[in-house]
Amino acid sequence: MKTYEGGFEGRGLRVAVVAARFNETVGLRLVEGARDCLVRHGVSDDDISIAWVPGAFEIPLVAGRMAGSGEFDAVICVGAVIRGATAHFDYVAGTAAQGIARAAQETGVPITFGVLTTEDTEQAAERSGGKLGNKGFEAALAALEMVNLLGSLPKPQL
Ligand code: INI
Repeated sequence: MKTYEGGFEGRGLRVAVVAARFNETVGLRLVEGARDCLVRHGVSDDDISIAWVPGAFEIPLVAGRMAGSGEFDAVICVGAVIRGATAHFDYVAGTAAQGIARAAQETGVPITFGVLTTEDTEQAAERSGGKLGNKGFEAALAALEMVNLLGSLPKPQL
């Protein structure tokens, strides 16, 4: 049986982070988590770019632009949608998740989901460098794995 699995090698990769400024304190921690993961795995700090968007709703458009530019091997999306803070939680969170998935499928570039969707600010803090880790770090790790996995898979026929 042949098995395909991606490793976590980051040397030589160019990576974009798309971050939502809404709930900025959390966003900054997620960005730092993503950056920490990338640098630990060999990505040069010079090869990491960041684009800030107003809120998670705007992430898909910019993630798609970065992914489609040909300048990045992967895109990591981070942000925090907190239910207690909004009456339209489901619209913002759902649009972000679906749009990010669609952008990845349309471009063929790994775009990972480090957008927290939590009930309150405490849950967001726990997941952005608190006792439950850092989802930005995890999303960066998933991006590295996907780049390496896609690189090892059979190439699509043109
Ligand atoms: N954007 C977020 O990223 N998180 C939130 O919790 C949030 N709340 O609470 O509303 C939020 N709203 C802004 C939204 O993403 C858009 O920026 C805004 O609707 C303009 O299009």
